[in-house]
Amino acid sequence: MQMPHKIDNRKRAWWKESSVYQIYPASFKDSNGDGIGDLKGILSQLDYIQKLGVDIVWLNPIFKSPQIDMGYDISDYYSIHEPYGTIDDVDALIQGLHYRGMKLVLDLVVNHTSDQHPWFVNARSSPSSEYRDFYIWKKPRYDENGQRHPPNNWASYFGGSAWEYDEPSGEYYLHLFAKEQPDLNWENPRVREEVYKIIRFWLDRGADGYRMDVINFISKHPDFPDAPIKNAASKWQNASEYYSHGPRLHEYLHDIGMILKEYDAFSVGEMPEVKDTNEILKAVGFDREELNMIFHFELVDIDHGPGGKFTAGNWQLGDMKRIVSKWQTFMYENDGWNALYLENHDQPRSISRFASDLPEHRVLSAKMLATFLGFQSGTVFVYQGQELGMPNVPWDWTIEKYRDIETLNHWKEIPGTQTSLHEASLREYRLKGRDNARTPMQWDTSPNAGFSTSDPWIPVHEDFHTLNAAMQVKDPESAYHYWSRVLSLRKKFKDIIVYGSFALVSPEHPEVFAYVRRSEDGNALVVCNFSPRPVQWTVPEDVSDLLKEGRVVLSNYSPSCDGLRAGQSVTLRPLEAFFWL
Ligand code: TEU
Ligand code: CA
Repeated sequence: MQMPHKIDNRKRAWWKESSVYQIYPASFKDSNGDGIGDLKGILSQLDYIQKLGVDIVWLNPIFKSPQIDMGYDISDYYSIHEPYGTIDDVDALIQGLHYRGMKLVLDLVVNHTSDQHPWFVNARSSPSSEYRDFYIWKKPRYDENGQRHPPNNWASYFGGSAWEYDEPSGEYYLHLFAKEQPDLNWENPRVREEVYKIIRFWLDRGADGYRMDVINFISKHPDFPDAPIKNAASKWQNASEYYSHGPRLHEYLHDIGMILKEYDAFSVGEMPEVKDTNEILKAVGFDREELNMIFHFELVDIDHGPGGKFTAGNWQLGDMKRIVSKWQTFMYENDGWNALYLENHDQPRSISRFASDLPEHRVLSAKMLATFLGFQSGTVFVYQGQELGMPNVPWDWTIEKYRDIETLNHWKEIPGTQTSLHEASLREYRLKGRDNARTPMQWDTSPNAGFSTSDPWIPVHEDFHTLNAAMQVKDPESAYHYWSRVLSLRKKFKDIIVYGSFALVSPEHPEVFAYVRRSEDGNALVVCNFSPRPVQWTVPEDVSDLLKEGRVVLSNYSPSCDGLRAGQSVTLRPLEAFFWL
C-alpha cells in the first residue's frame, strides 16, 4: 500500500479546494420572454446556485457573436451578445457572486474569432491589410491537372477541409472549426498583445479567471504538413498532432500565466486531443506558472467509434478505471492538478452515457456518478442540470429539433440516398450530440419548465414535469441535495478528498468502480456499482485497515451498506454507491 505524501502547505490553493458550476447562458434562465437565456435570468438564480455549495461560476461565452457556434465565434471581446444583456448586467453578476462569496470565470475563446470580427473583416479586405497576418493565410496547391486544392489535408472539426478559399486574394485561410471561425495567428506578437489586453480588461472589471477554449491549439506546426491518413474514407484528416501541442505553446501559456498570477486568477485550459500526461504537466505543473488545471478528453472520448465521434464506440468500465487512475496518480505524484468533469455543453448527459437514464434509475444514477466524481482529487465541475440528473434528449428527436452546428453539418454530409446512415447517425446524435446538454434548464412544472414564457430556442425536455429544480430543492433526498452533501464533505475532509492519494480497489471487477483515498489525516473508501442490476462484490483485503473504524457517511440507498469486513461478499444494489470514512 502506497504511503500518502505529507501535504506541503505551499501546495494548498483556493482553486484546488473549490468547485465550479458551469452555466450555458442561452439555456439557463430567460428573464425577458424572448426564449433565450440571459444574464438577468442567471442573476435571479444565484441563491439556488449558492445553496448547491459551489464556489465558482463558469459562464460559457457571453460576448458579441453571430452565434454560428453558440458564441464560440466572437466578433467583439469587449461587448456583450445583445440578447444576453449588457456589460452592466455582467457587473451586477460579478457583484452578486462576490456578495455571496463566489467567483466568476469567463470563457476565453482566442484560438479563433468570428469572421465578423473587425480584425478579420479588415484582414479579408486585402492581402496588404494591416490585419492580414492576424490570421493564417496560405497559397493553394495545384495538382497535375491544374486543379486547385487547399494547402494541406487538414480536416475541420465541423466537417470538410480546415481551409476556406478567399477568391479575391486567391489564398486560403485556416479554420479548425467552422469557416466562420478563422484561426488567429499567434505567431504574430500583435495578436498576443491584443489577447493579453482582453485578459486584463475583464480581470480589471472584477472577473476572477478564465476557462480557455482549445487553448492547446494556439501554436501550430510551422510547416502545416499533410496529416497521415487515419480515415481512408475521408479526403480530410484529423491533424491534431500538428496543432494540439505546438512548438511555442508553453511560451504563450507562460505569458498568459504571468498575467493571471498578478491577479491570483483562476484558469482552466480546455485541451482536446492530448493524452500525454507529461505534455499536460508542462501546462499545469506547480512550478510552471502557466495554468491551474486543464480539461483532458480521454474520458469523454471513450465511446467515440473508429470513424469519429458519431460512429458507434463501446467502452468498458475497465477503460474508465485505467483513464481515471492514470490521471489521478500522475497528478498526485507530479504536483499537477486535475479538472474533474463528466458533463459540459459539448458532452451528452452523464446518467445517459455512463449509467442509466430509465426514469426509475435517474436519481440513483445521478447520485452514483456524484459519488464517483465528487470524491476524486482535483477541482470538481458540475454542469447546469447535472445536479438534477437531467438525461439526454428523448429517443424520438428528429433532426429538425437539433440546433448544434457540429450535428447539423454532420447530417448535411450524409448522402441523401443512405437512409440507414441517417438512422444510425440520428442514434449517435441522441447518444453523443452536444444538444443533449443544451436543452433548457428545468426550473419547475410551469410552461417551458419555467425557463421562459415563450417558446425556447431549443425544445424543452418533456420530463420537466417530474424532474425540476423546484421539486428537488424541497426534497432532501433529491440529487440536488446529494450533490450539496458531496461538495460539503469535500470541504470538511479536504486533506483526504482534495489532497489525498488515490488507488483503485477491486480493479478487475467489471461493474464496480471502487477506490481509496489516503492521507495523514485519514482514509476513505468509495464504492460505485455502475450496473443497473445487483452485483456481488467481495470486500478486498487491502482496505481492511480502513474498515476497522469508520462507517458509511453518504450513500444513495437507505439503509446503506452497514459494517463491512475484508473478505465479505456483499450484494450491491442497482447503481448503489457509498462513501466510507
Ligand atoms: O470545444 C473544442 C472541442 O474539441 C469540441 O468541439 C469537441 O471537439 C467536440 O465538441 C467533440 O464533440 C470548444 C468548445 O467547448 C466548443 O463548444 C466549440 O464548438 C469549439 O471549442 C470551438 O470553439
Ligand atoms: Ca432572454
